[in-house]
Amino acid sequence: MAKRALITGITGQDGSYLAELLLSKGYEVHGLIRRASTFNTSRIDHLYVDPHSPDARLFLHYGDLSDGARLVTLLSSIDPDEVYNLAAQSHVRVSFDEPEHTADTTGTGTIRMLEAVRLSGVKTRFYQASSSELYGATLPPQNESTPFYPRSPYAVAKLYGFWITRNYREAYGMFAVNGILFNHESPRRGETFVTRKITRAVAAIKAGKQDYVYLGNLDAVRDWGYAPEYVEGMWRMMQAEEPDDYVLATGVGITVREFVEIAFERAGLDWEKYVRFDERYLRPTEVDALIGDNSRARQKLGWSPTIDGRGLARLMVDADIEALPHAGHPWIDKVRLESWITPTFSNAGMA
Ligand code: NAP
Ligand code: G4F
Repeated sequence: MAKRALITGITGQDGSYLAELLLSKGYEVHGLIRRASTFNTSRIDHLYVDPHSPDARLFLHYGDLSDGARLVTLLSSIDPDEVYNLAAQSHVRVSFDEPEHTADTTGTGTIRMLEAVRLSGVKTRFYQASSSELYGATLPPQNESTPFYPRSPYAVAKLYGFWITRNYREAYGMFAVNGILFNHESPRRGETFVTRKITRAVAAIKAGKQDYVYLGNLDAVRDWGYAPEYVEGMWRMMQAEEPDDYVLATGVGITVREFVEIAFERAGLDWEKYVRFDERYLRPTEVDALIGDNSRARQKLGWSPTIDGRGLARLMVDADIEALPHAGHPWIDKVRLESWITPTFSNAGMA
């Protein structure tokens, strides 16, 4: 019998790669999608097979992490062997603008999923998408024993998700695991995360379609890895004999500035001519440095990443240069979109 998996957040970067991986392993894959007025399935369109066809192994279901009753119904009817809870409001800076919404989806959404598993009575393994943002102000290198010090509404919501997942493991004997994933990127990365924002800008500047890119803090250090390798790590956590929590990271940290330099250099451009500062991209509390120690995942799961931040910068620039001619106007509109939206977390004028 083929295994059955449910993925929340299947339309996101990780959800799309995980769906591909599980389908390639013979799983029947179910995905939760939000109803939107426009299609939001562009990352998984290539996996589409008409659900009327006997070959169909990917099925999508409307739902939202804010709707607990719907999640119970879905869990009962799908009866999965594995649940991957990837859905979240996942943007750190946006979480300062929308703290309550972020708490509701990224934090409370996790307990809704766990309760849906418990109340539906299905016997499933459960993966929670935890984050290196939990470490926040704690100095690197960070591993599974490092104390947490979250620095944003997003990270605080993920802290709740982490502990409630561990609590359900201990209280109810659930096979529930936390993947504490450091930043991971790809050509499918959302356009307003810094790596993709930079690599898309490099492609557009090279093609003469954009003059500058506006960025915030270039001094932050991140341990960037390659998303397809990280979803493979998620799957390995779910195949382990015992449930546990694991860090996935490359162990290599570079600054945003170095990522910028490598990305522009890849296209033969001098970054200092094109990069400008805009304070709207700063955060009220920044996470200065994240560099992970992946020893446990290496030893217990046999997981080892091969691409670090430097390799990613080149890979993503190449992909965006390749994609640009096919992108048309929406490419430029999306580049500008982020700067139409004014962050409202500033406390200027407050006593
Ligand atoms: P992403 O591209 O932003 O995808 C987020 C997904 O969640 C999308 O499918 C989105 O749907 C869905 N979603 C958002 N709110 C929802 C709601 N209320 N109900 C149902 N679905 C909802 O994120 P990602 O980079 O793939 O990351 C996957 C998960 O890992 C997230 O939980 C993220 O916080 C966590 N994480 C990511 C990283 C990283 O570096 N990528 C590192 C550590 C942890 P739409 O497509 O409709 O917006
Ligand atoms: O790409 P970022 O927005 O990612 P961030 O904040 O590290 O969060 C990502 O990784 C987390 C794992 O550690 C995930 F949990 C989370 O869901 C998300 O996927 O920003 C990276 C760094 C920050 O220090 C930021 O201040 O880049 C800096 N930065 C500088 N200029 C910018 C910009 N970030 C963005 N998004 N846009 C800028 O213009």
